[in-house]
Amino acid sequence: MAFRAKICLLFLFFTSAFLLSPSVTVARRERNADVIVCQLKCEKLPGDEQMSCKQTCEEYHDHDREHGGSGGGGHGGRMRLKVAGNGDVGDFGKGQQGSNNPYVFEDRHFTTRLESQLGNVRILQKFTDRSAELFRGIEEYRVGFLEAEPQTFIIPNHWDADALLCVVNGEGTISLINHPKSRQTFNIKRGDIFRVPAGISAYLINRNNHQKLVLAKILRSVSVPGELQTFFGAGGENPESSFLNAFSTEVLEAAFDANRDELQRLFFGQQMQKGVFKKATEEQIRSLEESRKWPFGERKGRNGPYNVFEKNPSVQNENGHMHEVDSNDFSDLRDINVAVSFFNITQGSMAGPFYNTKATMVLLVPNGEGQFEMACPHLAEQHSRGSVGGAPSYEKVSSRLSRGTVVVVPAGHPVVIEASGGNQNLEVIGFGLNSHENEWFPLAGRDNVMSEWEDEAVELTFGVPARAVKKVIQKQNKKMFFKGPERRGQAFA
Ligand SMILES: *[C@@H]1O[C@H](CO)[C@@H](O)[C@H](O)[C@H]1NC(C)=O
Ligand SMILES: [Cu+2]
Repeated sequence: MAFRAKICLLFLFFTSAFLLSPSVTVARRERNADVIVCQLKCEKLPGDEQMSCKQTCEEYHDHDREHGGSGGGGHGGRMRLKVAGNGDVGDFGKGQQGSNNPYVFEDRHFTTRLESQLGNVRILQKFTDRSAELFRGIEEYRVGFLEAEPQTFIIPNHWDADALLCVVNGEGTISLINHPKSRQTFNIKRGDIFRVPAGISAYLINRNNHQKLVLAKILRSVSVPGELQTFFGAGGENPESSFLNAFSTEVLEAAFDANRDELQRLFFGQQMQKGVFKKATEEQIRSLEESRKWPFGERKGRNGPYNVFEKNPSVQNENGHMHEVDSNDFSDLRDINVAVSFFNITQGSMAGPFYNTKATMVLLVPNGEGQFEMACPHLAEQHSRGSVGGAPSYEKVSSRLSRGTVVVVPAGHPVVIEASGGNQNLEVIGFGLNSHENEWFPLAGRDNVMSEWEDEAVELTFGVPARAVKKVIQKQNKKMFFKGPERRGQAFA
């Protein structure tokens, strides 16, 4: 709650600061200068385009004037970015270095939903709280992590969201109550992805004696877009943490056909262990495990987990490899409309540049270090007011990557992921949101998009003979994974 309040306050603060700060006359003078700069740039265009370019400059900046430049709305279709809680993107310099850009999320952008010595559940802020405009297309999706200590049980609960779990570390057992009369139990291990549909009650156990169980989750809300609620019936922290507590005693007595003392003791009384996470004994774990009951005595139901490492790498060379799983491999991914890729990038090497055609990719870093660079037209639009007759430009968005970093790469945006030259590979899980019919295209190396261009198209585009172009774009013969600048003995520019 405090967190939300803070977000709101910060948001108000930044919005009002933005509204109040520039005096109107200064703003107008700046805009006149912008028009002139813009029109000068137009003169570099071919003669017959100059007129309309100059006119566009005027319209563009007129529009600015009418709207007082106070953000929030369109600029003839252009977007203004609002960033809550993290400053206005307009304040940042050229090149979104460091973590202060709207696409990168770190520890401080998570809220802890449940926490005890035995584990925790952390949920990333709503994407649209960071930027309502940039992330509207993924507003229903949320990202979360669950950690449970060895031999820990997580009590049954359900969410108002479809969930895709990915086991980042450790091993566990999950049970789903599919119907009142059907339960399914699955053992899950590192690399498994597993879907828990909205409203399906589930309980989970870390059945390992030594290792932490770590799950990354993609959740898609089915009730209020982007809002998540968890429902616990019993066994939580205190009486208030059961949804049954919200009902009147008379109703509960009637529903369970029991008296209030019995109900009181059972649902709201003192427990041996408080909280959502409970220490389980060896025997309890053995009898909760899948091997005891599957496939005996259980009804057919949902698919079990799918292990991303068991699918052959789709690209592989000494600089790295990737496993990709989509709804053709694992039909449970269809409803939630998510695909999963796992990048394993050799130290000092890099993946890309590439882009996704339809999916917005959420990158999570379970292990290793590195950095990413992305080309973003949105931020360029925000920062350069006098673009040439609407000609596009792209701003570099970059940040360090380390364990726990979350990065959003919108559809169509070219990106490079680079592993540091340490002694560890960089592992990256990519959840492709809105992945239906998504493909990715490499922009360099073997099979890059330019390699399909006809010679005439190459010549017209580059203005030099196709032969000369091919010499350059065919030089790199690896696909997707290349030696990075560090391994080539160059520093990143
Ligand atoms: C990443 O690749 C390296 C080299 O192929 C391998 O040793 C390592 O186990 C891989 N890591 C994961 C998490 O698969
Ligand atoms: Cu962008």
